[in-house]
Formats: sequence, structure tokens, C-alpha cells
Amino acid sequence: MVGKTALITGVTGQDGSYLADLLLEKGYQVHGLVRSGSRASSAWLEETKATSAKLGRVFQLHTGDIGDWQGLDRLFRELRPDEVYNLAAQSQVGETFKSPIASVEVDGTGVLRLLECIRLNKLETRFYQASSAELFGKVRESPQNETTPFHPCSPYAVAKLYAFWIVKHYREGYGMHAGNGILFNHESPRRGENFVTRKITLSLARIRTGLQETLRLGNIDARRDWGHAADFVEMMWLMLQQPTGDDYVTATGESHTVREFIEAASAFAGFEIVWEGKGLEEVGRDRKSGKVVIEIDPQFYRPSEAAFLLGDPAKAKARLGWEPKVKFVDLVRMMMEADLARISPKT
Ligand code: NAP
Ligand code: F7E
Repeated sequence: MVGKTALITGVTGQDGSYLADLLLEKGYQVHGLVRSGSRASSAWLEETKATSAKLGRVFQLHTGDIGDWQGLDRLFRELRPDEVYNLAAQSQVGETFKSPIASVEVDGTGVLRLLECIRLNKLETRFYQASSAELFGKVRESPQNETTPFHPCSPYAVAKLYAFWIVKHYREGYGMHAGNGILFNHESPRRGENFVTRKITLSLARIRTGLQETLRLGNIDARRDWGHAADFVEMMWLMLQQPTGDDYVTATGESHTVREFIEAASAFAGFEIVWEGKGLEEVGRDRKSGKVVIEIDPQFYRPSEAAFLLGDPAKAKARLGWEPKVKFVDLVRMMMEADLARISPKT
């Protein structure tokens, strides 16, 4: 029996790699959209290629861009995918303040291009949109659930808000099986190096081995609901297996500050951080060596910020039976150990 065909945009990213692995295990033929000159040679994609070869499954990469409607249209007509997972995005919130127009072309109208490929070609394709907890932004209530009002506070979040509503519109207006996963932060050893969790674990590993002096960060009192990417891609798949499309918060229901993440990761790296000073003058010093490990750097502050995100995944649990397996401390340990193993001692 030939498995279903899935197309993943953003397959070179963190979530794309975990989702490709999951779908291959489930027997899908997996196709991935890759920008020319992207991270397509990342180690985990090589692993996925090896897995697909071992399982005898199709895992095919197609060069394309979410900004190129004609190219996307050709690909949809060729593949006629059963399921599309749109994970492609400029996903670094801080970067979207610097290039807001380019970001909206991917994070906002890019989504419309994909939906139009389905609608105009009269396909029965089910569509998953990677939406974001950033939609809640300056939060109106905590925890945030599917009925919490949105208040986006970055170009990223405003573009994702457009995407959220256009997906909902195609579901309600055209009867399309389309849904938004309102994703809270999720991490892994495959997380991009500029996101705060990975920046922390990679830097601490480098400091531990003498390859870096200090770790410089922005707002360490921001609070996030951090889960593990492998749990979150399971939820993406579950959403497309339901009889109709819908929107779901995907979160752990637990939140921690960046400061707490630093303290936990530091402990796994063999540091014991004590905090001294206030504001931009604050430092984190290792009690044992007396060395300053953490410094505050204003360049990593954003013009505006979602200060406190905490998701309520009750709908996902009640309707889809989804529950995240990996707890905060295990996530931190997993990421710290992976980076310590990656960074070899200088001598
Ligand atoms: P990621 O690691 O940054 O991956 C983003 C992917 O999008 C990469 O494969 C990137 O390709 C691709 N991409 C960027 N611009 C593109 C374009 N113009 N055309 C085609 N592909 C393009 O992000 P992630 O953490 O896996 O997140 C996946 C999705 O979930 C994103 O939409 C993100 O906004 C959303 N999300 C993530 C989180 C989270 O905590 N991880 C939370 C909420 C929402 P290159 O290799 O070429 O750069
Ligand atoms: O920042 C603070 C920063 O860049 C987390 C994306 O996947 O999740 C992610 O967006 C917090 C923020 O992720 C640094 O100000 C302090 O408060 O890891 P992050 P994010 O902005 O929460 C959402 C849900 C998405 O949708 C996004 O795609 O950490 N922070 N110092 C810092 N952040 C970074 N990146 N670098 C710092 O030096």
C-alpha cells in the first residue's frame, strides 16, 4: 500500500526535521520544500535521508520558496499532497523588527499563496499552519487558550495574525480542512542557535571548554512556556487526522523565566550562578570559580516584547488526547548535554 503524501515547508528547520522523521515512521511519502542556499545539508536532514532509505520510503526535497507562487503552484499540481504542513517562516522574532517587509512576505502572505494552490487546483489537501503564541503578545489573561484575545507586539506576530485569520477564513469560507496550531515555544538540541535556549546551552558549553568568555543576553526576566519539539510535531499530525480542521493551543501549561533556564542549564554544565547588580549592570557569576559567565547586553532587547507566555493545552488534551511528555528540566538537560557533547575541549 502506498502511504499518504505530505509536503512540509520549512523542512530544514527544527520542527521540519522532527516532523519528517515522524511522518516517515508513519508510512508517509514525505516531500520537503527547501530554499536554494538553505540549511539543507544539516546533520539531521542527512539522518532523515538515511532513515527513509532504511525504511524504503520516499523523502524528496524540492527547491522552492514560499514567496514564489508559480513555483508552489507547479509543485502542488505535481504532488497533489494529502497533507501540507506549513512550517516555513522567518521565525526569529527579533529579526522581524529589522526586516518587517521581507518577514510579512513569508509569515503572512506566504500562507495565502499555499492556500490558493489548494483552492485553485481544487485539491482535497489538509492544511496545517504553524501559528504562534506570539499572537497573544501583550497578554490579556493567563494562561492563554483558544479564546484569549490577541494582542501581537512584533512584526512577526502581526504577520502570523494575518496568517491565522486567512487560514480560518479558508476553512469557514471554502470548507477547507485547515487549522492553526497556536504553538508556544518548543526547543530541542536541533533548535536554531539564535533562539535564547540554544544560545544559552551552546554558549555555556563553549565557556565550559574555554572557547568563549561570557554569554551576553537581553531580557532574562521574560517568561516562556517551553516544550519539546518532538512532542509538538505529534500534535501537528494529530490535528490533520481529525474529521475537520480546527485551531489548537499547543503548550505545556508550565512557564519559566529565561533566568531559570540559565540557572538550570548552568547546573548541568557544572556552574553555580549567583546574580549580582541590577538592570544592564547585572551579571551572573560562577560561585566556584568567581568568573563572570552572564552579562546583559542592550542589543538583545526588543522594541516591544511578549513578557509572559503561558499556554493552556486543555482543548488539545480533551479532544485529541495530546499531552506533552518532556518536562522543562529534562528539556534543559537534553539540550545542555547535546551541546557539551558537540563542543570538544580546546586542548
Ligand atoms: P526554524 O527552525 O527557524 O525553521 C524555519 C524554516 O522555514 C527553515 O526551514 C527555513 O529555511 C524556512 N524558510 C524561511 N523562509 C522561507 C521561504 N521564504 N521559503 C521557504 N522556506 C523558508 O523554525 P521552527 O522552530 O522549526 O518553527 C517552525 C514553524 O513554527 C515556524 O513557522 C515558526 O514560526 C513556528 N513556530 C515555532 C515555534 C518554536 O518555538 N519553535 C513557536 C511558535 C511558532 P532555511 O533553511 O532556508 O532558513
Ligand atoms: O526568545 C529573550 C527574548 O528568541 C525568548 C520563536 O520560535 O517562540 C519563539 O520566539 C525570550 C524572549 O524566542 C535573548 O527577549 C533574552 O523574551 O528564544 P526566543 P521567542 O521570541 O519567544 C515563539 C512562540 C515563536 O513563534 C517564534 O517563532 O528570550 N531573550 N536574551 C533573548 N532572545 C534571544 N533570541 N536572544 C537573546 O540574547
